[in-house]
Amino acid sequence: MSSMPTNNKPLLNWVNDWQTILQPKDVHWCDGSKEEYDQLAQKLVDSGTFTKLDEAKRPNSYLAQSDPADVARVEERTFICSATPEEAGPTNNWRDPQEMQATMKDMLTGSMAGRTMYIVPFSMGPLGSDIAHIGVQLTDSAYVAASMRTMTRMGQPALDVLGETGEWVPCVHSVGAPLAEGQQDVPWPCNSDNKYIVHFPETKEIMSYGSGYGGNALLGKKCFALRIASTMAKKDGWLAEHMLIIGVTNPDGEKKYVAAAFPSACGKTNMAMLIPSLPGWKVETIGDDIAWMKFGDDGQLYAINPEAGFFGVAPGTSQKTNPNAMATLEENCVFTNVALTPDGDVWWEDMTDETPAQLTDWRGNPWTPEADTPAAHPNARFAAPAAQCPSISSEWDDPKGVPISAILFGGRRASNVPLITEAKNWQHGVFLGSIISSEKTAAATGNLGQVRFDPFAMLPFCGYNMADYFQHWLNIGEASDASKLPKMFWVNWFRRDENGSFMWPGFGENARILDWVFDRVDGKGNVEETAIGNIPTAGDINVDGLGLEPAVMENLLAVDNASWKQEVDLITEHYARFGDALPVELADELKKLEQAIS
Ligand code: TSX
Ligand code: MN
Repeated sequence: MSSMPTNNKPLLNWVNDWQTILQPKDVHWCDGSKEEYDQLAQKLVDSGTFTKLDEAKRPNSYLAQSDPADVARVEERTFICSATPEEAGPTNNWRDPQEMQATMKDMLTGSMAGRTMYIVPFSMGPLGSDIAHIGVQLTDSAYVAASMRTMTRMGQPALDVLGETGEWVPCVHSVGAPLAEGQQDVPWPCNSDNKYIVHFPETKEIMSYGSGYGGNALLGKKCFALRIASTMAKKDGWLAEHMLIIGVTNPDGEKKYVAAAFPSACGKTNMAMLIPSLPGWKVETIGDDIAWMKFGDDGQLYAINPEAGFFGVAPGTSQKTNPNAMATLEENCVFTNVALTPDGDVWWEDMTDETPAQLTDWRGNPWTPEADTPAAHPNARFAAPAAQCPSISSEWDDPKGVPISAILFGGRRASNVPLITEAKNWQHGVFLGSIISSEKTAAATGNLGQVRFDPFAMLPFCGYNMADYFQHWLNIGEASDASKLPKMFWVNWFRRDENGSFMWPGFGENARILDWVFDRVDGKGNVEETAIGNIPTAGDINVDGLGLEPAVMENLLAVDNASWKQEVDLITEHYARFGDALPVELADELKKLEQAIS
């Protein structure tokens, strides 16, 4: 016992019990050291999972190539095992917890045969923070163990925080590919036709089988920090959200913190690392994906980024779209399913203006620009330490967190949704968060494309009934001093003109919107009340030097009541899914909107 890295008896018992079930060949307690990381990486190079990148071009970095059948999160194989189906709600896959416990125990029995079981203790959030929580993941994937060191505070320090009596979220992960005696391993072991990503909210347990990829396998992220944490947050009066966090400083040196929820493919990581176009403004990164927010003694909401790294989509990331990300990726990174250049570096679509003449694609095949498949998988990822981001805030590791002044909700909409709308109050803000959506096809004005609602950008990540989640947000407003709560806004960088062109330049120019948000939080600026909320009056957004025609700005902010009739129909349909569980406050907000546009 004395040789164990922890004296936490319940943890040691839990590890023991699972070791008996999983039957690994070896066991390794992760300490989180650099030496350990280097050994894991070397093992992955030896097994063919990793290719070491050129040390001069991309120091201490690796390319991982996954099995082509294991490239993304598997939502249809993701389960919420609450006591009743009502608790999971209409947007989650529910399974009976007892039945699923039995199924998983069956699947996991002997599943680590011939492999090493890594015991990965980790803190989600700064070590020892009141807002942070500890998890321990058992995994038979060295790729996962190595990635957890980048993405979380992993190893002995997390065990030290846990102490003898601390509680942890138990996470069990197996790639589901046991090895018989003498059986040759494959570079990316997984179980392509048998995947289970399972959550037990009552016991806060996570079990994952069959996949080694991203959110399926790095259980601290989507499984813990969103699905399980959202259920913990509901119970204990806090918020676990799919939000970036930034610090924004104006030319007078005043600093405010902003959180923002955007569905996928809206540029959340780009926003988190934004370089303002406006002179004198500064944006600092605190997080790019997840925010945990708890109330301080002063009644304000304080946010931490529970992660320690960025696990971002590589394609589309470039010196133009996100120079801070490109600098973050210079060293100490793992790239999964990107393309390899002949000189041992990485490449992905839209990384450079010119496409290299010769590449090895993500599947390991020779590739030229004439190919009709992309060189990098569209969901190819980088895992990079947050601390190396040039725009990282000094507060990103502060256990107190940062006080949030504003929350932005976003979406990718060609029409209808203005560049920025301010919520009238908290309840109205919850309504806006509940109706955020993205649109697939470029639509001409007055013609909606395929609109997909992704309330609070949490649709795949809420560990309980989304209608109860809306109620939780409403309850937070009811229980709080309104003057201390963040102000809420709805933004849309993606509105198009009648020719289908984006009207707003976006990227660094979004600082102009942060400028207006800053003013509104300070009780300054001017609004025009519309059916959907408060929009800036003409001239209230600083467009100096942009060369935007006044008519374009007018279109960007327009609320067309006629086309909002169609939108109300879509929202009505979206809300119908939740039946009687939908909070009456939101039904009321929709009714008010319907009246305002008719
Ligand atoms: O990330 C984006 N942001 C947020 C940046 C801080 N993207 C990329 C989205 C895909 C992940 C954007 N795309 C943004 C944006 O604000 N805006 C747009 C739309 C757009 C695209 C290209 C141009 C302009 C707008 N190009 C030119 O005007 C030259
Ligand atoms: Mn995300």
